[in-house]
Amino acid sequence: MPRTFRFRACPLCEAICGLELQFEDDRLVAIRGDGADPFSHGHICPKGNAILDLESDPDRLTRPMRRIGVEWQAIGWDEAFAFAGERLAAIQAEHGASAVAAYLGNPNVHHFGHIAYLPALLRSLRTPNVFSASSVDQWPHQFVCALMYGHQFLLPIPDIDRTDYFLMLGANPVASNGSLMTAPGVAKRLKALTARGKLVLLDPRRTETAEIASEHHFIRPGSDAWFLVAFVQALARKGPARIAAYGERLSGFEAALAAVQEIDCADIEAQTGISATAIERLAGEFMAAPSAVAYGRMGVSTQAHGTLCQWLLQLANLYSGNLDREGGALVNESAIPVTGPGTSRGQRGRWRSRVRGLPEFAGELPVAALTEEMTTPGQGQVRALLTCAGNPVLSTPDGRELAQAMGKLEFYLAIDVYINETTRHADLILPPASPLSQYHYDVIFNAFAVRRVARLNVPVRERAADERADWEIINGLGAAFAAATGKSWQALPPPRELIAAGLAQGGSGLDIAALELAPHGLDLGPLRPSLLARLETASGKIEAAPPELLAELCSLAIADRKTTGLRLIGRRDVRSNNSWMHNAPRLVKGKARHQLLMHPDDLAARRILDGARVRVRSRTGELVTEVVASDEMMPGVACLPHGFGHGYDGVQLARARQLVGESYNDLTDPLAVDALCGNAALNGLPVEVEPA
Ligand SMILES: Nc1nc2c(c(=O)[nH]1)N[C@H]1C(S)=C(S)[C@@H](COP(=O)(O)OP(=O)(O)OC[C@H]3O[C@@H](n4cnc5c(=O)[nH]c(N)nc54)[C@H](O)[C@@H]3O)O[C@H]1N2
Ligand SMILES: Nc1nc2c(c(=O)[nH]1)N[C@H]1C(S)=C(S)[C@@H](COP(=O)(O)OP(=O)(O)OC[C@H]3O[C@@H](n4cnc5c(=O)[nH]c(N)nc54)[C@H](O)[C@@H]3O)O[C@H]1N2
Ligand code: SF4
Ligand SMILES: [Mo]
Repeated sequence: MPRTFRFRACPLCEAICGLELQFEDDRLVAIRGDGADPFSHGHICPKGNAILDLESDPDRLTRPMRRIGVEWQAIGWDEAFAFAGERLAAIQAEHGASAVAAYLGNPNVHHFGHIAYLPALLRSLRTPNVFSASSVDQWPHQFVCALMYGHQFLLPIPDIDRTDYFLMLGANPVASNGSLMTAPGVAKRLKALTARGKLVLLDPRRTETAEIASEHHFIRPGSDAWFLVAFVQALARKGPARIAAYGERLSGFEAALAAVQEIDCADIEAQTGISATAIERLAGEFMAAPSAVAYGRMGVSTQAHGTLCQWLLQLANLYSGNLDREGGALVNESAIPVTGPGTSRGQRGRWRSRVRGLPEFAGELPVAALTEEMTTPGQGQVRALLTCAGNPVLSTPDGRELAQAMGKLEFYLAIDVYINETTRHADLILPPASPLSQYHYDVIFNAFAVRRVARLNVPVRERAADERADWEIINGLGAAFAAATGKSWQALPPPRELIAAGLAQGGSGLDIAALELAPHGLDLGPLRPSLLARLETASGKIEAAPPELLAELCSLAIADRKTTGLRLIGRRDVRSNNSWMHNAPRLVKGKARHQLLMHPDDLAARRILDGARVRVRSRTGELVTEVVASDEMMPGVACLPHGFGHGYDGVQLARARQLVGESYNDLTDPLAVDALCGNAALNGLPVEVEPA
């Protein structure tokens, strides 16, 4: 049989590695890293290979599925669209636009046919109740960039390949493959960095990344804001701020610095676990390095002071002159622009959530408020839900409570490929065809990449006649909803046309023909300073001291500094992808990875044996699991991965269901949010552990 080789970027994580897909006729038979990809240079992780499992997964849906009681029935596409349009329209006609909510999950950013088409559908629904995985993840990054630089996506990325000194907090790129830093083969890049300079990592667990770092410090969960205050204060003792290059374009820097200086850091070691002497030395090294960058990810964003952390990180880069500088933190100039005219700058506070009054950001409300919007009666109560590529029952705070609430919805429509912990509640599931059968351009990840790269992904296999592409599904729903409400609907053109239009809007000079001639993608060179020229603040300047952040700093100063008691944090494994890839046999074979990790001293203090079953309790929930003694853990910190908990009735994931493991988010507290932007504080959760 003839073997053909086709190329495209992996659709599974932010690293967007180039893959070489080998077909026999139209059957995918093998996958390798694409050695000719100028960005990923042949890198592939176990998930890339697991595309073989995903493509042949018998549990993956291909036709619309309607649920009647506990039975699922395959129905036709036209019937499905009409049913969805009529139900959504009827519920809004009776209860108002707010009665329909939407939740968009992480894979939306990996599919052009989702991310470019959903906004039009959401606009037509006119609901204030739009939620996404961004508010259990990177909202603090976007929020701070919107305040300081005037656009949520003027988001500086570490110049990992050129920096001499990388101060990293709350990220584990060796397991996660990098995040808000699209850097395929990140371990190799970090090893090159430690050969020429230094990688310093602050994490409550000695992670896979800690193993290759030059230096690792344990830090008390949730205490990063205090560490960063002390760090910026220490920078100021090393010499004057190197801000000459920003000149007139920098506003409020003195005020920001003065506010930071006012915070009392006398007890810093007790609060953070890191000594004043160590902080002094790190600050000295940061200032002395030819180039340096401070970066914090999930671990520092999903905590009560996440937004403050992201601001203090920007201040550290500014103080040392590394913002918008080679080897420091730079904003990518992506070929399809995500900033500038016609893009969403990240406005905030235009409306508030009905029950708790949490403010809107970038057109969305914090997902920590979703369940209460469904369960609290009154005008505006959510009675119908649309999820697209999301599994909030396993991924958002107090998922068990959300699952209860979902059972009571009047209508639930899912655009998803599985019947899982969330979608088992759906009245209708619309499954898109495989991403391999569709045009795709990584709008978001190219914009957050550590080099300027561009790549068009063309379909590498045919889709069956009775399958629908994701963008066709969204267009179909839009048309059906419009028909049911008597409004008009302007269908968007196919992806290839939209991608071409996006390229034409950017300044790269590339067009779709050029990209079609480059099946391995194009490398346009390293990042370049561009932030100063692109600022979108009203003043046209970097706003170093936004009033909201100064106020938040004051509340930090008077916040409870005690971080005693056991705290829970999460972890990722290189073979995981949030909650949804446990059905891939290649990824779940081998030893179990669901266990709670705790320091041996913490176990001894509780008279718990290594391997025992333990009960973990939080303010809002509890679960029972096995514990493993591990000196990877900082004493006083327990660690549990998220994305497990496939035991719910009705989940149709044959392989995943065999996995032991409970859901971290049965413990998380919807009231624990970042005070400024409402992002969920998933990490640093107070818990108690006892023998089960
Ligand atoms: N405790 C804790 N909770 C966390 C985190 C944590 O670190 N700790 N991490 C958070 C983060 S960073 C994120 S991003 C969120 C993720 O939160 P979610 O996005 O809600 O969760 P996922 O597990 O990524 O779910 C992806 C869904 O997309 C479906 N899917 C897969 N491929 C496709 C496709 O091609 N099309 C469509 N339509 N559907 C598809 C899957 O079946 C699944 O239902 O979880 C957050 N939750
Ligand atoms: N294999 C795999 N890769 C993934 C994913 C996956 O599920 N599996 N998910 C993808 C997604 S959606 C995202 S957003 C990215 C996330 O990518 P990363 O941000 O790198 O995510 P994590 O691996 O969760 O790393 C967070 C680290 O923060 C630490 N931490 C927890 N609490 C604190 C704290 O209070 N302070 C400090 N300093 N550290 C803390 C944790 O121990 C952990 O090592 O990964 C993406 N890539
Ligand atoms: S690192 Fe990410 S993009 Fe690369 S192969 Fe693995 S899952 Fe795919
Ligand atoms: Mo994420």
